[in-house]
Amino acid sequence: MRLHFRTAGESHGKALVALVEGIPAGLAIDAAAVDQDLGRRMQGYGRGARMKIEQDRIEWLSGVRAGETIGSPIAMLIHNRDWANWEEVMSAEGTPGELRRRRVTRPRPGHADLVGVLKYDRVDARDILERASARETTARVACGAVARKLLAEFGIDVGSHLVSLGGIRATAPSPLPTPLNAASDASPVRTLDATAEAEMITRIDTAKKAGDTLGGEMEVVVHGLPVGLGSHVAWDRKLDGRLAGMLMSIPAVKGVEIGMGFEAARRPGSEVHDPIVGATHASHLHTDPVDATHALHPHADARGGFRRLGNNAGGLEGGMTTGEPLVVRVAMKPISTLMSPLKTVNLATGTEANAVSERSDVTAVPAMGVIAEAMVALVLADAMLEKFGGDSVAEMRRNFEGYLASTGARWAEIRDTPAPEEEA
Ligand code: EPS
Repeated sequence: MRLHFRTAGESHGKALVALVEGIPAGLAIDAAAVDQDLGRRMQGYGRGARMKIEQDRIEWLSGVRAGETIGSPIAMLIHNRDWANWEEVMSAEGTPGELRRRRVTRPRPGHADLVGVLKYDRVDARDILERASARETTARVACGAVARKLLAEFGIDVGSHLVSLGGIRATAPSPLPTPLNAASDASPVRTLDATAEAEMITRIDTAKKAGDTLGGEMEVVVHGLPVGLGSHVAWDRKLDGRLAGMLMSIPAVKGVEIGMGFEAARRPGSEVHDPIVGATHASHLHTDPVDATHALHPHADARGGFRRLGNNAGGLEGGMTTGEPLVVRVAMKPISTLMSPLKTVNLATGTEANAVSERSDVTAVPAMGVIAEAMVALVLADAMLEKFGGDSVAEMRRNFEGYLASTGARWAEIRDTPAPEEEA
C-alpha cells in the first residue's frame, strides 16, 4: 500500500482526527474541498437530531502549506460540537463513580455493544459504542476527500446514488447523469428516481413512527479510470478484493457487489461477459471524459484503444480496471439502535431487558454512499500511486501520460499492421 489512512476519536469525544499518508507533493487543496464532502455526509432524509448539532469542518494540522500538499502526512482535526453536552461523561479526567452510575448495560442486538464489552473486558458499553459509532466515518470522509482531489487531477470522478431503501427499489436512468453527484445530491435520499423517492420518504416516516430503522443499497460509479489499475498477479493486489474489503469495513455494511454482481452467478457466460471491440469500431459508444482530457499524445487513450459492448464486469477484469466505469453496489443493514427496542440482557443484573435506545437515525443509507465514495477514492488513489508513483503530482502525471500513450499506441499498431497470417 502506498496510501495509508487512520482515524481517531469517539462519537461524543472532543474531536475526530484524520490522518492520510502517501499523498504526493504539489496537490492543490483547500479546506472547502474536504468540508464539501463532510457536508454531503451529514445530509439525507431520516437522519436524527445529532446532525442538527454538528457542523463538520476540518482544521489542517499538517501536510498542507499555502494551499498545496508538501508530501508529508496530512492530519486534519474535526471538532465534535456535541462534546459540550458530553464533557462530563466523556472526559479523560472523569470520576469513575459518576461514570459507573451512568453506564450503558443493555447491549443492542446488531451493535458492537455486547461483543465489545466481553472482548475488551469493560463494564460500560459506552466504552465500545462511542468508537463503534458511525460518527467515525466523518474522519474517513475527510481522508477520502483528499484522495478524491488527487484522482480529479487525472480526470477521475467518483459519485454515488441510492438504488434501494427500506425494500423500495429505484430505477436509475441510463446512461447515468454526469457528474453523478450533482444529480444525486439534489435528492433528499440521493436517488435518481423521483417516484421511488416519494415512496421512500413515506417509508422512512412510517418507520420513524414505529420506532424502527431501515437499510438499503448505494451504487458507487467511477468514470475516467485508466486500464490496468490493480493486478492479477497476487491476491492482495487484486482491486476487487481491495475495494470489497474497504467497503465492508463501513459500519453496518453487509454486502458488496461488483458490476452485475450476484446476478452473474445465475446467468450463462454468454449473457455475462462484455464483448471487446477496437475503439475505431465503437464510435457510437459513449466515451469517458478522460480520453479527451489526456489526449496530449496522438495515441493517448485511457482504455488502451479498446472498448466493451457492455459493462457487466463493472469495470474490473482479473482484479484490474478495464477503463470502463467502475460500478460497485454496497448493502447496509438497518441501524441497530431502535426506538422500539429489541430484547436483550441487562449486564448489571442478568435480567431480561429492553435494549438501550439512544437518540439515533432512522436510516443513514444516503450518507453511507458518501462514505463508500471515500473508501473507493482511497483504494483507487492507492492503486494510482502504485502504478504511477511519484513524489510529486507532476512526476505522477508524466508517468500517467507516458502509460496512456503507450497503451493507446498498442491498439494503433494492431489496427494498422495486421500480422501476415491474418491478412490472408
Ligand atoms: C450513531 C448514533 C447517532 C448518529 C451517529 C451514529 O449519534 P448520536 O448517538 O450522537 O445521536 O447521529 O452518527 C453521527 C454522529 C454522524 O456524524 O454520522 C451510532 O450509534 O452509530
